[in-house]
Amino acid sequence: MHARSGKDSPALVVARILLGCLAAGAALAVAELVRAVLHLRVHPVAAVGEEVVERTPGALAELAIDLVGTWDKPLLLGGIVAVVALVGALAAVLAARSAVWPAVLVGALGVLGTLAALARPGAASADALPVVAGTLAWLLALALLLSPLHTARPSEEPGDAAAEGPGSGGSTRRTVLVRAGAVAAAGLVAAAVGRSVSRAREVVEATRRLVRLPATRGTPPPGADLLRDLREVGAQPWRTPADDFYRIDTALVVPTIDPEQWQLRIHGLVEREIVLGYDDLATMELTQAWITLCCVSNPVGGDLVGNAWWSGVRVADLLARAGVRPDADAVLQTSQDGWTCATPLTALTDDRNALVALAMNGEPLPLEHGFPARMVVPGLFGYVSATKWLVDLEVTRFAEVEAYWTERGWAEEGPVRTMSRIDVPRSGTDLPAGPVTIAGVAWAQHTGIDRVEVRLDGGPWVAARLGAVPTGPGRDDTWVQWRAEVDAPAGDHLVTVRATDRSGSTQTSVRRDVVPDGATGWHEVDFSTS
Ligand SMILES: Nc1nc2c(c(=O)[nH]1)N[C@H]1C(S)=C(S)[C@@H](COP(=O)(O)O)O[C@H]1N2
Ligand SMILES: [Mo]
Repeated sequence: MHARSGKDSPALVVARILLGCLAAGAALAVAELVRAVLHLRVHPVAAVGEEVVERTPGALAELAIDLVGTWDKPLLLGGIVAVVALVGALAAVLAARSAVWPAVLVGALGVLGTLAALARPGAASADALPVVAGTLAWLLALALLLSPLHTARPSEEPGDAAAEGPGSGGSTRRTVLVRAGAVAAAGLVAAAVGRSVSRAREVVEATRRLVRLPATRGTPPPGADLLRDLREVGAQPWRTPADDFYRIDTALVVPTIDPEQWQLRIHGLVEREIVLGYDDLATMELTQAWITLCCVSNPVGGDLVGNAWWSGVRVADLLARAGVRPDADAVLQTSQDGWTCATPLTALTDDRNALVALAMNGEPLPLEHGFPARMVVPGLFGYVSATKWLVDLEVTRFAEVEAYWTERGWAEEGPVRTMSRIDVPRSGTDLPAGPVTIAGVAWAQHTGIDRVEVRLDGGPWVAARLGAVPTGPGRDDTWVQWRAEVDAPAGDHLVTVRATDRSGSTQTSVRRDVVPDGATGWHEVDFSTS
């Protein structure tokens, strides 16, 4: 740590105040950028404002509204920004005494902002990220802007016109100005990018709300929702609502695509290349089906799996229009943001419901799940089949192509693995001794689940009761809910599940990690009874 005189000239104090405000402004810009990119609802400044409103005694609030009328909100938000600037200025001035001051002041404001953001109704832990990023950016900017002042000897203060020349106050002043320019530019860029990301999102959200598709919401087969009574204790609904559907992709910013501009190109080893617009697909015959989608990165017992009613156009029909050449064995899918995956041609041309989906649970795809169009292929992991924001299908040969995840060591073929999961009871639960309900889901898309068994404390396997699945083609493409009852005397217990699919194969007990082609092993949950 540098020894600091603590006695700044008036000019230097003014410089510190300006630099402190600049760092605070950059912090707000970074916070807003992070909020926009992650599409978080909670604005940190607004969250603090709402906290202030909630904590202001009613009489005082009325008095304030009497005084300022409808200016109350802009004044409140402006006041918060002013406080942020003030703290920034103070931190920069006090930094002359000790580097602890900026950390304490900025850190304290960061903690307050975080608490306010997390206190908003429906806030998730991610809503703390903008404040955290803003706080870090703030401290970084302060260090960058003030360090030239601290390394210069007191006689070489930038305000000291007598000392010019190499390594003197003149060069310190230049360094400070250059850095201030850089911080200001970075702040402006962050603010501009944040704004344009928000704007693009708003525009496409508005367009999406106007889209009308002949898609239905789908009705779960009678008896599929076997675990309704267990929702409170951890069971999932048979249909996964879009908001709760797991999301996996490499997109830092969700692509915002105007369906009017969107095109799907089908080319490669085909008789004739075709290009389709959104309306072309929306007016074709829609195929609708229940399909469970899961991720290769889902660990045993994990929740990267969901079941929805998808509406779209059969890929087989589109490929037939283009006319696939006989030497092809793969289709390379590309998204608007450049992500790729290669899918076995047979999975797209056999009788399964491989879809270019436009709707999920009866609504146009949510932006996060691929609006305006995505692929869904029953029986394959998402990383080899489920391209969101789809723009290109190239009929090709596996020998010719590499795709995003296969280049990174994941298997070329990605058939889903037969899997079962215990949702009830939750691990670590304490229950009354006696009969205990064990329940969960099992899936083996496009093969189907034949039976699910549970065992308590390594005892004999007991068959679970299975919920219904759809009938007809596609009956094997969804997960199935199951439940069983075991008798658990007082003590600690371990319950294990395993599924057998309709091809007759039972899940192996061998525990394997998700790389390169999906986890294996039995899911186990511990609980106690008393
Ligand atoms: N464009 C794009 N599509 C993608 C991905 C991606 O990173 N980018 N990830 C895939 C993976 S690994 C999975 S598991 C599924 C997840 O789909 P979901 O987010 O709608 O659940 O999308 C697939 N489609
Ligand atoms: Mo995935």
